[in-house]
Amino acid sequence: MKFLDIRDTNFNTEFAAILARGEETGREVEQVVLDIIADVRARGDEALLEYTRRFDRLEADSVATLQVTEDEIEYAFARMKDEEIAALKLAVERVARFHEKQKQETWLSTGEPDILLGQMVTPLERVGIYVPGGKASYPSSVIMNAVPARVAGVGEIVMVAPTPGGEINPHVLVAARLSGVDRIFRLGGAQAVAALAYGTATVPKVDKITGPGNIYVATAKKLVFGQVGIDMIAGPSEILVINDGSGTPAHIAADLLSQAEHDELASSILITTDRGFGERVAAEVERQLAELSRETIARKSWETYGAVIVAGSLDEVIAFSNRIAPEHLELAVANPFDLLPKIRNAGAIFLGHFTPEAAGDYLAGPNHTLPTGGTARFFSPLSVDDFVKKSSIVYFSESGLNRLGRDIVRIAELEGLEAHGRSVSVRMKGEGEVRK
Ligand code: HSO
Ligand code: ZN
Repeated sequence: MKFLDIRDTNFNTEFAAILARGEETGREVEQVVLDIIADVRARGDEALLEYTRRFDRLEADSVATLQVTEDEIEYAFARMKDEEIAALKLAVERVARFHEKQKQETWLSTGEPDILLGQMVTPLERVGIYVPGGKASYPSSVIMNAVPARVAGVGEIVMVAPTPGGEINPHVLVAARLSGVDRIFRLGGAQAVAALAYGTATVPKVDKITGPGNIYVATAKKLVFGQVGIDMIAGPSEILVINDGSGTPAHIAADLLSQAEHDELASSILITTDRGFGERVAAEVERQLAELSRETIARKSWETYGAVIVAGSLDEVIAFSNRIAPEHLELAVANPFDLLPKIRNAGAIFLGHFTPEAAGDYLAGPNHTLPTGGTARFFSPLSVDDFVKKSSIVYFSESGLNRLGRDIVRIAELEGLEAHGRSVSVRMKGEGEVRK
């Protein structure tokens, strides 16, 4: 962990290493992924079976047998406690209610008597949701991807998840069912992304692929972009906690560690106007680290990419926060609502001393898929908007065309596009003869 003072002349150099984390992607990865995509396009199911055998150690005669069955989903429910299922249900309900508010209506304006203009919102027909395998296989991520799609009115939600050795996380299956996922395939990696993007005999082609994944999955998503839509490419997770000396060091230490336990590359930063408070938080982090089951990951993250920064004023703090555009921002200050209007760049903002980020990770309602690595400057959280598209609507009556036709023709002439002009003038009263 770095204990820094923002007023020190070498602050920016010291901090640069944290900002630069996870930047390199690697040429070899790209070549491997390109080959896999080409192979899946060429050989479809057969290629999928081969890669699944090789990477997931899973033997199957056909891709159809890799689809999760009703029985397996029922068995997953049976393996969970009622109160666990109830907690996931509550999350689904709350996330759905929040995302309902994001829905945009189709509109048709009547601002002009002889022209109608509007925007029609239609859901995507089919989307694919990638769920990572192994340790990062989270039911909450299934909910955060599938629920907005369902709320948007997507026709079919297809989920893919790698299942090394065939073992599938039952919590993920339950979350998928509760969130309205239609089909689940035990497929992962670049091959699953390629299958969703191009379709195979068994895996349907989708219109958009969302969800987190390792470097191979992220690279595959980038490479199929354009063929299908994708959500943003998530980098390692990060949290910035802003503090003014109020609150409890043990609480803030716990929040920093909740981010650190995700990944060795995660970054947890506290910036405070109170040096003594910063020191107490740092000591607390050390104490709590020893109690965590994921101590090794959290310690590595904290030691490499953790920081406690002391600043001279809250204005200085805000300027710093806006500059780094954190994925998660906690305003752990006495009057968080006073600071809120000054925040320009952040994926999600958690206000006050009783709003740990974990509340938002799981069931507050907003999406936990957030822009990372400073991209909150121009990206937004995953939302219903990611699962719809818009069509523009244009209707001109005869009088509407007569009213605006001359100007259309003028612009067509400026562009030297005579046929454009003519398609208008031939319809205009008297204009046809005039122009001949
Ligand atoms: N904090 C993570 C989301 C997550 N947390 C999933 C727990 N499970 C990235 O926003
Ligand atoms: Zn989290």
